Amino acid sequence: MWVLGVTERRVMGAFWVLNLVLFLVQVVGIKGAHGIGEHGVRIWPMPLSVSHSHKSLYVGKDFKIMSQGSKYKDASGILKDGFSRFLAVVKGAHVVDGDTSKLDQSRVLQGLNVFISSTKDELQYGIDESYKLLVPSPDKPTYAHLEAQTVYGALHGLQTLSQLCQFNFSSRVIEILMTPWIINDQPRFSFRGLLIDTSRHYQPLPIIKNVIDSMAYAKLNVLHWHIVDTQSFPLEIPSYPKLWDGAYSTSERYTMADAAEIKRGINVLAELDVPGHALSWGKGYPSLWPSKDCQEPLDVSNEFTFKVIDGILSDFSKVFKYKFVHLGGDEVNTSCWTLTPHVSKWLKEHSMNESQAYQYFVLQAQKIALLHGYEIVNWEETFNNFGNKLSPKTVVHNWLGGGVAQRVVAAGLRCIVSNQDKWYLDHLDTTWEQFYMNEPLTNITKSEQQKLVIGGEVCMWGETVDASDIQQTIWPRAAAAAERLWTPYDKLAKEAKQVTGRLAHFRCLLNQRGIAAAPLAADTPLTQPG
Ligand code: CP6
Repeated sequence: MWVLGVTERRVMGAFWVLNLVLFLVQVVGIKGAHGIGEHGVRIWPMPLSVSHSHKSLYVGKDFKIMSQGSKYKDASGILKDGFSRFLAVVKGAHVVDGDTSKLDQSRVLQGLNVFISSTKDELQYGIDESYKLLVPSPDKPTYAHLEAQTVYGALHGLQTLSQLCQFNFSSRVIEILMTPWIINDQPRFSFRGLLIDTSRHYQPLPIIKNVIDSMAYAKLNVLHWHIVDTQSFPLEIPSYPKLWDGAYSTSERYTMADAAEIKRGINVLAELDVPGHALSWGKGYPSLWPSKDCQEPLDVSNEFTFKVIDGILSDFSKVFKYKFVHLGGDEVNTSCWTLTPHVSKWLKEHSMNESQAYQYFVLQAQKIALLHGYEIVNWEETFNNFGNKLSPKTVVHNWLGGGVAQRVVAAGLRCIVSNQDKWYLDHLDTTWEQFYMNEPLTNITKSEQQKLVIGGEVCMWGETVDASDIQQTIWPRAAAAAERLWTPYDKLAKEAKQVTGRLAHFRCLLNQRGIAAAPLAADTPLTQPG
């Protein structure tokens, strides 16, 4: 049992007293913070609602977490691990004992009470991610309160609390300024993604884990893993073990056990990009290539192609539990299909031209994914070419721009936005301000259509980044998009420059936490927190 401390009754009593105190403080009038961070609120991304006053508290040396009264039992240790990460991040690397025993005890926060109402701990699309965080003023009882529907909402609350804590170098303890805090928070969009591409450059496992940690700091919740492409096939597929012959080298590979590590604590949207972008599959199984001279797209005329897709998706379904799988479908150049005699013959026998065969391929892959229990994400070319044929369980992933999101939702399908002019991290000349100002609901006004935009994603394509520079290419620009996806529209800054100081502070926090986030602009001096 990881629950520590006082009895349930006292905790609940303390809880109501605290709420009353906070309510009175609120009525008497404490500052309400606005989205752009007036009154020194430096939380990133900005929560739905924040109010605070002006007193400070110390964080006790034995700051503990309790969850008496919660239905949630934390059998898998998700909250416990989250709390350990919270403590590590808040203490930072300072070699001090943080002894609070000689301080005024009424100003020492002893711990955090967490109340989680759902007993389930499945991480999935659309789960409740809301939380309420109350940090009392320097008075008894000196416990902070965190309430959430799910443990994942509680983890977001811990991230917010960690941003309220700072190390005080005169008292040598951690403190929380501007108490009491009352924070009510929930995301604007359920899908807040980051794409990484392990085909163009292999990214070692510790780097991917570091990326996942950094995503949690910004409350991004989906790692879109573009695993395979033309250049390499780095993942083990037990059903077809020669597929990873297409890896760059025998050491630049992921086992299925590695894949299970990657998905820990974050939704993973695994991508199998077909029928283009798949040349590397043929290294192990050359019959997937139409011919030696035509190595992509995959051979549409060969039954074996679809057997392999079925095997891969079967193996995926054992480890990637997110309800969506990404089936690509972008940038398909079919011209060598008709130039390959046996494929050309097959097309004639089936009365298909190349573009009909492209449609046939995408729809076959969709059927296989549906049989494995997945809903599907496809790049927008599939919608642009045959949108009315796509499964209603398709989410269309925008990247080309040109207002496709409007057409997708008007057609009743769901959409994720990643417009290449706005949210492609490999476009080094796109500024953080442009990332911040990209609004997913541009020109979508009907509320039933707005609901179909499930979120957005920033894309770190791998051609130009490896382990040496992936993090500073992702951050801070991904953080700008993360606020756009998290914070309610009316709380977002109308101009990016209004949030410069707060974002600069967040990027310093990332640096302190071991994330190599770049300065906001290469030609401005580095900003120090404080
Ligand atoms: N790889 C795959 C890519 C891209 C796409 N798909 C891409 C295209 C244009 C730009 C950046 C990336 N590298 N599989 C398009 C979705 Cl500018």
